Amino acid sequence: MRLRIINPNTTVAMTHKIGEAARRIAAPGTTIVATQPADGPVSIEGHFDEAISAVGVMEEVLNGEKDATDAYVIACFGDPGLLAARELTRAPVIGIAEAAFHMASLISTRFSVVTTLSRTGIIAEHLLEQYGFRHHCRRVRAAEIPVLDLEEDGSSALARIIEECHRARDEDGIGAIVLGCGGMADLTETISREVGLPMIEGVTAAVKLAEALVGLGLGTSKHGDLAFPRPKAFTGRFEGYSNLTRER
Ligand code: 5HY
Repeated sequence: MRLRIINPNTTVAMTHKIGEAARRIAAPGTTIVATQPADGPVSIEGHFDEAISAVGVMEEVLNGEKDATDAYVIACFGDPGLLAARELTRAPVIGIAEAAFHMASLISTRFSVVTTLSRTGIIAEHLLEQYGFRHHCRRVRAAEIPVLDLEEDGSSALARIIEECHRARDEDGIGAIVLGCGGMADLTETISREVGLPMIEGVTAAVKLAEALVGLGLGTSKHGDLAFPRPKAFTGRFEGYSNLTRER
């Protein structure tokens, strides 16, 4: 199967890291195509960044539809544009937050999330509510690190994430921790060893869920709200979407 992993921010180094983490656990026969939009924020650290990055996610799904893609992963912990992206394809589209919440709930009755900035923590809170995992999650914690510190060698990012994970383990009464950023895709083993709790990271969780859905022959339902968009005129910079007839 051909799996397109979309990093919604435009930082190539992070896209590369996300692609490598996915390839390490992908099944034989799964081809990973890791991409990011041409236009958008270098990191996503709030609602505005998220809204702009969602358009880039749509572009990448439309590109993927011309590239024999069997499934998509949206590799930002806010799952930007997830439902809109599902409208554009019959293939499964999985957000890394949703994937991580599902996996965590399968191995623990209670988990906590450790993300980058407290201001993006609210986005994770909203997704927990939306996906129905509110009662599974004890706390959404933040290591208070800018997203791109994860790309900086020698930054204190890893140490601060480990500190926050220790606090979560000692204070939250949990059985597992969800790492809340695509840029943490390569940190699960290191942190799990340090903290002694199962760590769930969304990119690798989403790859396995995508493989399972494709293996079951399941794709995005086209009945109801995830049907292809109704063709209509778009104006200005979005004119190219006019009469986007996705029906096949
Ligand atoms: C992410 N931002 O996964 C989110 C993390 C966050 O650029 N990739 C980003 O802090 O919400």
